[in-house]
Amino acid sequence: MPALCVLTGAGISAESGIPTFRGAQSGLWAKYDPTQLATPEGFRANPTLVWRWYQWRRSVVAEADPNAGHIAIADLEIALCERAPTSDDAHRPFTLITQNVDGLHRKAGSSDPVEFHGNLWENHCDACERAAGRVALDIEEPPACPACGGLIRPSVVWFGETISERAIQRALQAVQSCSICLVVGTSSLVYPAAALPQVALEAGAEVIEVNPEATPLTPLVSRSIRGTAGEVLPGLVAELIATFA
Ligand code: BV8
Ligand code: ZN
Repeated sequence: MPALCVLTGAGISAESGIPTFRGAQSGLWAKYDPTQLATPEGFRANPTLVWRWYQWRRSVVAEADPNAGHIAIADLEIALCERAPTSDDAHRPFTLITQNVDGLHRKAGSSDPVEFHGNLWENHCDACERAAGRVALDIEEPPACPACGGLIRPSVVWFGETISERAIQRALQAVQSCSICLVVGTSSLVYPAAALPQVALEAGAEVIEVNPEATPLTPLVSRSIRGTAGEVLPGLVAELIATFA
C-alpha cells in the first residue's frame, strides 16, 4: 500500500484568520520581528514582551476555526487509514507533519499530527523544563515555576532550539517511505522542516506543492499548484483519494 505524507506551514491557517509567520504581522505586533521574539535570547531579554506575544497569539487562535484546507487533510487521513488500518508507525498509509503550533489540524479531526515545532497551548519551565500545562489567557506575566522559581515559557521550538527526537524520527520515517508528499502553505525557509520534502524527493516520491506564491521548493517539484489551501485542497484531496483507491 503506497503511503502519503503531508507537510503544512503557517499558510494553511491563513484562511482561519491566523497571521502567517512572515506575512505582515498585524496590529500591535507589526513592529516586532517574529524571528527575534521566537528565540530563547528574545525571551530571556524580555520575558514579559515574548510572553504577551504568545498570549496574544493564543487569543487569536482560540477564536479561530479550521478551514476547508484543514478539513480536507483530515478527510484524506480518514479515507487512507480506513483502507489500510495499522498501528505500526513504519507502515502508516498517512502521516501529517505540521510546522504550525496552533492546534487547528487536531481541531479539524487529524488524529496524530507530528507537531514539528511544538504546541502553542502547552508550557514548561525555562529553567528546569518541568511541564506547566495551560495558563489562563489573562495572565500577563510569565508565571514562576512552582518547583524552582524559574520562568514558565510556551512549549514551542524556538529558533536555535532543536526539534524533538521523536518528531524528527516520525517525520523522516514518513518522508522516506511515502510515494506522494503534499507540501502546503510553507515558505520552505525554516530548517530542518524545509529539508523534509527534499528527503522525499531523494527517496523517489512525487512532491506536490500548494501555495499562492512560488518558493525555493517550487523548482524542485513535479507539480506546484498556485492557489490557497482552502481553494485547492478539497479538489486535490478528492483526486488523491481516487488515485489511492
Ligand atoms: C535548529 C515555533 C538545530 C515558534 C518556529 C542560526 C542559529 C541557529 C539556527 C539557525 C541559524 N540560522 C539558520 C538556522 C536554522 C533555523 C532556521 O531555519 N532559520 C531560518 C529563519 C533561516 N532553524 C532553527 O533554528 C530550528 N532549529 O535548526 O536546531 C540548531 C540549533 C542551534 C544552532 C544551529 C542549529 C528551529 C526552527 C523552528 C522555529 N520555530 N515556530 C512559534 O511559532 O512561535 S518556525 C515558524 O516558521 C513557524 O512554525 C512557521 O510555521 C515556520 C515556517 O514558516 P512557514 O510555516 O513557512 O510560514 P511563513 O509565514 O514563512 O510562510 C507562509 C507561506 O504560506 C508562504 O509561502 C505563503 O505564500 C503561503 N500562504 C499564505 N496564505 C496561504 C498560503 N498557502 C496556502 N494557503 C494560503 N491561504
Ligand atoms: Zn522550574
